[in-house]
Amino acid sequence: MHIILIRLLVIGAIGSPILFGACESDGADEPAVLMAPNLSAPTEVTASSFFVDWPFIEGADGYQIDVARDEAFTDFVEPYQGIRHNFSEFTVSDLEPATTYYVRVRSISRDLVSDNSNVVSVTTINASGSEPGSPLKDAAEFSVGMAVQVNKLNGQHQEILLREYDQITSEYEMKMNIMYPSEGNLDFTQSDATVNWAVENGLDVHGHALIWHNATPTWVEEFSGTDQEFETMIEDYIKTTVTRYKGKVKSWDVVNEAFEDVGGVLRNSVFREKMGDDYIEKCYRWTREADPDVLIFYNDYNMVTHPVKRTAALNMVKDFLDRGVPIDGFGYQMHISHDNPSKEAIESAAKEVTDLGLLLHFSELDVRANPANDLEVLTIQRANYQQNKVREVVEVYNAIPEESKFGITIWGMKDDETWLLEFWGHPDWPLLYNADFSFKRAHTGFLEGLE
Ligand code: 9MR
Repeated sequence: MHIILIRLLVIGAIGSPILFGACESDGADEPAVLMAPNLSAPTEVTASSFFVDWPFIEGADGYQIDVARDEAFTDFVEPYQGIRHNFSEFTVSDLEPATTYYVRVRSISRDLVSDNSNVVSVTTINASGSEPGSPLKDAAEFSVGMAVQVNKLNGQHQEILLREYDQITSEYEMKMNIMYPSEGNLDFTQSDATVNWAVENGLDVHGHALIWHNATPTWVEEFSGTDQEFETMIEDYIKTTVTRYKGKVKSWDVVNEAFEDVGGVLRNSVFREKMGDDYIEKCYRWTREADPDVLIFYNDYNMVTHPVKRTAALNMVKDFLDRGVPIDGFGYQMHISHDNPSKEAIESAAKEVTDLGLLLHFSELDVRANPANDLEVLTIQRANYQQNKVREVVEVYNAIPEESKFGITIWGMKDDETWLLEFWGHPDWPLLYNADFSFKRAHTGFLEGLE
């Protein structure tokens, strides 16, 4: 608060000024510290400039801005070292393309200087207007995929998809509850649109997922016919679907998440109840009969972190290989966190699949930056951890034997679209792109993993 000084001057009878009714502050209310600004993420990023702003600070009559090439602010960018500015927004210009910059700001009021603000970082785009580095699919020697939703196969989504990826997985529109919503009524509207889009644009389709306990239509859960009728219905559904997409869908997750998280046992489901414990191999055989060339995968989560579950699933797969039940690959769903699992754990779990001579799919990759819900915004530090974890995942994958390489699939395009927001009910930023379609450090981490 500023000094308040109200002097009411009255010219008295004797002609001398009289001070009365004075209300005076001697400066005791002066704040000892001035609030530091809180910077928003930079916007309007070009190859040579970006814009940054922050809420106005009460009592500040200006700001000092630092821009550096390093997070420790030792390598300042001329002339942005404590540069004075009067307003709570600023455009930093004359920068290099494809370079990461760090910004912090202090408030000033006469002799007072606040602490530094939070540090925000930004990477300028490269001179051609796209991101630095190669598109992911060009940099990788394996397929790089993304989970898609049919209503987002256009606009900026489409632009990024076509630039970065060579494979797609439908996030939910090629599951049984969507393709078979009611008895006798197969509905391929969404799946056709997805597959046709991919074929027209030259991307591979990984089909996901024919049988999944979490995407089973109610009428199937409540099936009223005999067990034999149930089995025939499932056989028809699988064969009709796989035949429809023969030559267009390269691979299928036929059964998804069949094992319990603990105990190494098969999960109970309507399929297991009505068709028996061997329901999985039946589904795999029907898939192969419908399309001799399609790649058949088993896909499950917590495969790195839950060794008992992994062993059970791998034992099933080994048994399939021994008995000639068709199976080509194993999908490790990579719903992981910035701090877990370790690179070593991912590496050794991956080896268990590749030692079997199977294809390995790192499917459903997203890396939670906020698993403990201790962040309201994605901090630079956490974004760095996330970048490192993505790099590690890609490094592990890149190092597996060539004959086991199938691809890595990222589970969505941008942070505001991830299933995790609804699932956990708190903020997170698990993907490679920000909500505004700008790429994140995690994206850079993917490219670094390929170096
Ligand atoms: O991310 C998917 C979400 O959009 C769907 O609503 C949901 C149900 O179809 O499935 C989510 O994807 C799941 C995937 O198919 C299997 N592994 C777990 C994924 C997250 O639940």
